[in-house]
Amino acid sequence: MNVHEGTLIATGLRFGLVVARFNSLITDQLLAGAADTLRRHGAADADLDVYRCPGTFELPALLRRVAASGRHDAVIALGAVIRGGTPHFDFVAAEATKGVAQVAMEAACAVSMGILTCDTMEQALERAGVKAGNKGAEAAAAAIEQAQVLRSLAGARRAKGAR
Ligand code: INI
Repeated sequence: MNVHEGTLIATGLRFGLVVARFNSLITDQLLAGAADTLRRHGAADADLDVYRCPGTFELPALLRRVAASGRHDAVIALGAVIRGGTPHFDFVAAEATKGVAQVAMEAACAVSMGILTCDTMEQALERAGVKAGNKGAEAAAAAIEQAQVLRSLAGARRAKGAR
């Protein structure tokens, strides 16, 4: 049986972190959690590029451009959509998640999603490092693993072509 899976070693990998400014109280914590995880797994600070966009709605468009730049092994989308009294939440959350999924299907690099969709600010805080982990950290770990499994596929292709 040949099992192919990515390691959690980030040494030598480059990451693009795309962060929404809206709800920055939360998204700054997601960014801190993601950067901490990448560094703890061996990424160099100089290999982390942070790009900011106005809100989560704008995330997929910037993420797509960052992924297409070819500068990174993985790109990570970080945003927080918090329900208010209007249906705006549903539109922003749906478009952002669809958009990130579309980028993931088209990109040559790994794409991971650390977008919180919560009913309340309290729930969002809980998922941004207070009580229920940090969604940015989770997204960073997923980005490392996916980048490594994609890398092993690319390596296998090169090895086959060389024979
Ligand atoms: N953007 C967010 O990132 N989170 C939200 O909760 C949010 N809500 O609820 O309004 C939000 N709206 C702004 C949106 O992402 C765009 O920036 C805006 O519509 C301009 O295109």
